[in-house]
Amino acid sequence: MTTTTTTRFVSVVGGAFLGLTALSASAATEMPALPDVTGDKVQADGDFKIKFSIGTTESGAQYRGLQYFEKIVEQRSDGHIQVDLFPGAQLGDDREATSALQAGTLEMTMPSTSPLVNMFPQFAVFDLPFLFPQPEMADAVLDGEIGQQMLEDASSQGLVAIGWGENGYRQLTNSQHPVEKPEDLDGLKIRTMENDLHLDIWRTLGANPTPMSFAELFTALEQGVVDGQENPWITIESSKFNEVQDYATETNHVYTPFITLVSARFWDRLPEDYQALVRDAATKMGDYQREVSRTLNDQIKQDLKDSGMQITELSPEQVKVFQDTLEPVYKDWRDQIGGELIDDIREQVQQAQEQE
Ligand code: EAX
Repeated sequence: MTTTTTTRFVSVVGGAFLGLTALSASAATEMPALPDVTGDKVQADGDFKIKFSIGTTESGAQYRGLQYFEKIVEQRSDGHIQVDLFPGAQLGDDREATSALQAGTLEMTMPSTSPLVNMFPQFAVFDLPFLFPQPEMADAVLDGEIGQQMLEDASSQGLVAIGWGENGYRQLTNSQHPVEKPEDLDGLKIRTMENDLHLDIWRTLGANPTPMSFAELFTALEQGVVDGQENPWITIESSKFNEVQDYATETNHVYTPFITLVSARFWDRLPEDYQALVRDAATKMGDYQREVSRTLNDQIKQDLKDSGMQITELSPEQVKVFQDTLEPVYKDWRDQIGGELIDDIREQVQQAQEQE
């Protein structure tokens, strides 16, 4: 080895160490390799372009799912459908992207259901606190009759809804102090999604909630416009909220699904065989996203701790205090969401629990 190579070697290794330190401070978690594409090639007339926009950044499980979708659609259409991915709300937040689909200026997006409740009131059922004790119970509802019916209902107003994905269980973060019980929230300014049920949850817990789009959230936290927010671990990490929030509490208070939407204007131009391909790819993307998000959840929580975030894990008794405090929210929203739908879901969840 010559001196030059040695020096270069040392500096590369030194650089790698520096890189590692920077990595752990910003808590990045490595994504699994993308699965291989299975299924035959699909032939149909025409060439198509799909611009696919999401709110979360490219280091999250949602984006990993989109990359899988892109791979499936491009390979199986033999390049006749091109997919371009736009993460990080660069083409607009959940609501803006959904409007762009209606206008026909964007082909696909995958928002949380919560900001769309004004358009599809039944989605509010997913905003009820502590509805799904296990993620598999959410799957059973979303992949069963109720979820199918919701996709059909949401295939209106210029949209076609073709599948579900996972944002996940939401956790509370804040910049002020550890939160172990509702009283600790007294006066804390918490950003919520633009959703009245979420506002009700945080008011009932004693916080001071403000609805805000996801695209504005990092800056609002950084500048202290709000003290805290709530999102799944994976979204907290991929959006680097831990860099501006020292405290987190594992509340698991709401399970948020993502819904895969296509612009009806685009969909109607797509040959049927390509529609079937896109639907199939959306289902595979959703399943894969759930898998990635669940596999990485504990690792991400650990990475966030390692990056310096103080995470409070609640005992079952402490969780129960939050649940009991929030029970009135069910009563307030029952009529608006539909008592039958809530009972149906609670019944399915109970059955699933009994089978465990
Ligand atoms: O795209 O607004 C939010 O907090 C959601 O997690 C958002 O849907 C991420």
